[in-house]
Order: sequence, then structure tokens, then C-alpha cells
Amino acid sequence: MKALEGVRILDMTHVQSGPTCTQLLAWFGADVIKVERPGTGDATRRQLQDIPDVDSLYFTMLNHNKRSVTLNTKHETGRAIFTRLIEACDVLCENFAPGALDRMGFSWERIQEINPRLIYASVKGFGPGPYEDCKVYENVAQCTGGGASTTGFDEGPPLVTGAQIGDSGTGLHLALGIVTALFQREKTGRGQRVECAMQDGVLNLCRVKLRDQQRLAHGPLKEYPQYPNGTFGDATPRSGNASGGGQPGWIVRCKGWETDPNAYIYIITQAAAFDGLARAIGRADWLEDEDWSTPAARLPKLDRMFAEIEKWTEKRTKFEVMEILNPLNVPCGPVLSMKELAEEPSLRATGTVVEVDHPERGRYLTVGNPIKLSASPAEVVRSPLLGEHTSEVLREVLGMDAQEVDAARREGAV
Ligand code: CAO
Repeated sequence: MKALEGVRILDMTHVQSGPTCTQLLAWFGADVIKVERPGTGDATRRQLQDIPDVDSLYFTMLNHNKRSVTLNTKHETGRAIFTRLIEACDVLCENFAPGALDRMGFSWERIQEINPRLIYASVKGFGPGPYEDCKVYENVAQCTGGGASTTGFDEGPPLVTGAQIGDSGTGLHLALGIVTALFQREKTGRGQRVECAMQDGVLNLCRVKLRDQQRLAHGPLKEYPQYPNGTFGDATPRSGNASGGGQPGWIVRCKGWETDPNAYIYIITQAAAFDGLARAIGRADWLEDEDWSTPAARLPKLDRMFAEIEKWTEKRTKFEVMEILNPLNVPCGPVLSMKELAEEPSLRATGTVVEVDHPERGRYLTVGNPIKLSASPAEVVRSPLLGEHTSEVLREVLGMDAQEVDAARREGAV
């Protein structure tokens, strides 16, 4: 049995944020019915295509374990079918531009009339306020949620990160909101509205930077590279590779850095493991020297400390450094390239990286479910072709017969 078996999701999501959410719910066993516009479908099917006329990896990697139905929700018959799907589902999930579902004739009030048990979940760029009508993509959310202003180096411009914290991050937030609302519905019998703004999701993930904003009022942020010689303004600055926690950390070069852009390792000089680290790099003298022996003494010269550590790491590969420092309990991690992650056997063994077969593109690699439930294992099933399950869903879920489905098809509603 799967954890969400019996839960049916009417999936009106597209691009990345919403599909991330419904893909997770599908991995937990929900029946996710993706409704797409006839003819075109989710725009990502045709974006960043690597093989002509074949669903892109952008689409396939975000829409596993779902069924696809094509339905024109602006067509009268299409709207009637959509209404019946709302009656038959537990959750409606969407991430259209603000107001799109209302413009189709499905306001929250109308949805509650059709099915008071339905949970109506949405991702939008912003919550209520001056920007509520704006369309938003990933990097806009990273900029407006505090990610970009706090990422990068002090002397450089704001930077966005490779991790899709605006899209996939907000999808994760929404998934939690949906299962929480399902849990509450068990007790009340009623659905509710679940809303996640991408700005809010990014800010939530940047929580420690708002912490630092308030700490600034009480003096410089001593773990930041700007301390002690640089200047602090009135807002949380970019912290380079400094650790966001109370234990100093930095990225240092390893053997081969001159030609390999990922020959680096992150090292955290946690106080409890500092003795071992100092001895390993040949600086046991630090332990006897009051200028170096305490965390407070080291704080004003973290740059010099990491430069010394780097003299040692530069002579070893990032994996050799891991092998030496791990037994000493020094928290550290090599900078892994996507190539290395794709080939990593342990990630294959746990199903975090999996190969999937697709009828049109053949085998491809994807990220499986990163959340492991012992009693509800996730099996990754390829993404659906556009409209692959239209007849199946209309018959099985709505009880329509073959003539009704054909008629809707002739009308252009499906
Ligand atoms: N039948 C008929 N019409 C359909 C349909 C269907 N099955 N599915 C979608 N449509 C219509 C919508 O109703 C909408 O029409 P109106 O503009 O007349 O209301 C239209 O298709 C386009 O929807 P959209 O405005 O959401 O799409 P877009 O490509 O212009 O914008 C995006 C995309 C992502 C910017 C916007 O949807 C958005 O801001 N979403 C919220 C934030 C979000 O999730 N962003 C993350 C995106 S991933 O980086």
C-alpha cells in the first residue's frame, strides 16, 4: 500500500513549481490526473528540447507517475467535464498566473459549491499586496525572496543559485500544505484553500539571513568575510562561502583545481573537531598558541586560517581530503559536479538517481523521490504522453461511455 492511495489530485499545474508538488504526491501513491490544454499541453513539453518533437527532459523529469488528460476548460463541454472532475477529486492543484482559474469560471466560492471536501491548492509568485497580479518565474522569486541579495561575494553583483528554491522549494511547501489539509479534512470533513507564494517560500528558506539582518543592529557579523577589515551596510550582505551557522566554513582548493572547476571541498572548522584538523594539516602549533587555540581568537582571521588549510588540501584530491578528515569528525564535503552525481553508485542504490524508460526518448536519468518512507516506497514511472489517459480517465473516473468521449473529442473539448 502507498501512503496516499485513494487520494485523487486534479493537477492543473505547469512548468516547475506546481509539477514538483504533484509529482511528490504521486510518488506517495496519489492518483494525479494532469489536465492539459489540447494540442499544446504543459509548455515545458516543448522547452529546452534535446531531441526534436519528443517531450523534453524538463517535462519528463517533473511529471513522473501522473496521468495526462487533455481538456479545454474554456469550452462549454470542457467546463462541464472539469466540473465533474472537481466533484470526483480530493485536491485541485494549480499554479497559473493570478486569476486564471477565476477567469475559467472556477472561483474558490464556486469550487466549494461543487465539492466542499475539495482542497484547492495554489502557487503564486506573491501573496496579497502590491505585486499580487505579477507573473513569476524561479529567478524572480530568488530575487524577491532574499536569496539573490545574500548570495555571491561582497564585491560582486547579487547571484541566483542553481538549486531551484523558488520553484521546487515552493512546490515542496505546497505539498506539505496539501497533506496537512487532507489530515484536517479527516476530522472536519471539509476542504480548504492552501496558498504558497514563491516569495514567501524563498524567504522561509532564507530564514537565517533575516536572523542576520537583526544581528547587524548589535555589531558586525563576525563569521562573515567582511569582518574584521571590511564594512557592513544596513542590510545583510553577501557572505561568499561563509557558513550560515555558528561554525566557520569555507570552500578551499584541492589537487587539480587549475583545470577541474570542481576540485574543491567545503570544510567546517567546528570547534569540537579543531584539534584533529590542526594536527592533520601540520599546524599542531595552533593548539598551543593563544592567538589560534580558541574559536574567538580565530574569528578575526578566518581568511588566514582557511589559507593555511588550503595549503594542505591543494596537495590532495577532494576525495583524499574526505578520507582523512571524516574519521577526525571534521564536517566537510567535496564539491560534486552533476556528472559525478549522475554516476554516483550510492545514489543509484537508494533510488535518488534512477534510470527511466520512455517510449519516445528511450532511457534517461532522473532524480527519484528524495523522501524515503519505509512503508510506502516510491517507484518512478515515466511521465505521460500528452492526453495519453484522456479516454481512460473520462471513462473510469467520470463513468462516461465511449460515445460521450467521442462526442467531446469531436467538439474539441478534449
Ligand atoms: N484549457 C484552456 N485554457 C487553459 C488550459 C486548459 N486546459 N490550461 C491553461 N489555460 C489558459 C489559462 O486559463 C490562461 O488563460 P487566461 O490568461 O486567459 O486566464 C492561459 O492558459 C495561460 O496561463 P498562464 O498565464 O498561467 O501561463 P503563462 O505561460 O502566461 O505564465 C507563469 C506562466 C508561470 C509565469 C504563470 O503561470 C505564473 O505566474 N504562475 C504562478 C507562479 C508560478 O508558479 N511560477 C512558477 C513557474 S516555474 O518557473
